[in-house]
Amino acid sequence: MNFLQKNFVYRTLPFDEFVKRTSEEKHADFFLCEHESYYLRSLGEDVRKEPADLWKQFPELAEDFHIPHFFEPGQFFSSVFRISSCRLQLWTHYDHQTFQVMDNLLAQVTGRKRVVLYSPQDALHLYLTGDKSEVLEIDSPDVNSYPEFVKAVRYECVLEPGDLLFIPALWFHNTLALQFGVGVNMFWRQLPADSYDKKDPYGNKDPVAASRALQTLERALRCLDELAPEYRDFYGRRMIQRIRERTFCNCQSS
Ligand SMILES: O=C(O)CCC(=O)C(=O)O
Repeated sequence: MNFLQKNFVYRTLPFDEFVKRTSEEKHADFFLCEHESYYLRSLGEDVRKEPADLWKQFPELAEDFHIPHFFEPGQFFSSVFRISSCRLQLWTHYDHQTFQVMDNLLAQVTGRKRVVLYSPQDALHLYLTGDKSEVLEIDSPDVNSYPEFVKAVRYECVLEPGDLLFIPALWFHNTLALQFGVGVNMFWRQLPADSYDKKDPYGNKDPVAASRALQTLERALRCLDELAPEYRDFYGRRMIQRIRERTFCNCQSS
């Protein structure tokens, strides 16, 4: 799935029909083509306001779902039920399905899934648009269009049924279902509750202070637009140096 070019459509199906189609390779009934793939990511009752919660939307299933004690109940943000067709690949994200602003525990219930992770310190090598990487073919990237991508360190694992993967906040991840699979993931907050955007049912909006900083940066860039190109270049470089000095935890990976 490519979120930047939206090569997918949203459709509604009865749950049993959805599971049937998701678990088969070729479909007698389909929306677009007989080999189409399916993906469910559960949502809250009011999708704009409420985060997904397995205990509210699927209480019978939730009774069977137990995880070790990783966080305090007050830190809980959401639990997302996920079902995917074999071979479905989700774009690299930090949750907006590529990078996430909350800690995440991904539980694989059935089926095998490959997960590739990239550190937040490799953000500059991932060609980001918002929280998503433009590099879709992570196994055979187009090195002419994305020359920096090869510098990003790739961490890879295969989740088997019953495995739990801890994906720390801000870590990029790309998932590839190796079989029809069912999973649940739990997001929880590690910053104080008021650091997060209150209108964020997906748990993927930038923390409030980060989004203020990004808006301020946009304003600063508009100021630089008033300058001649060589001045803009010079002051842009000075700003980058300042940002590096003040913010990077580890300048070696930059
Ligand atoms: O397992 C998947 O299909 C995607 C998982 C994911 O993106 C997440 O846990 O944030």
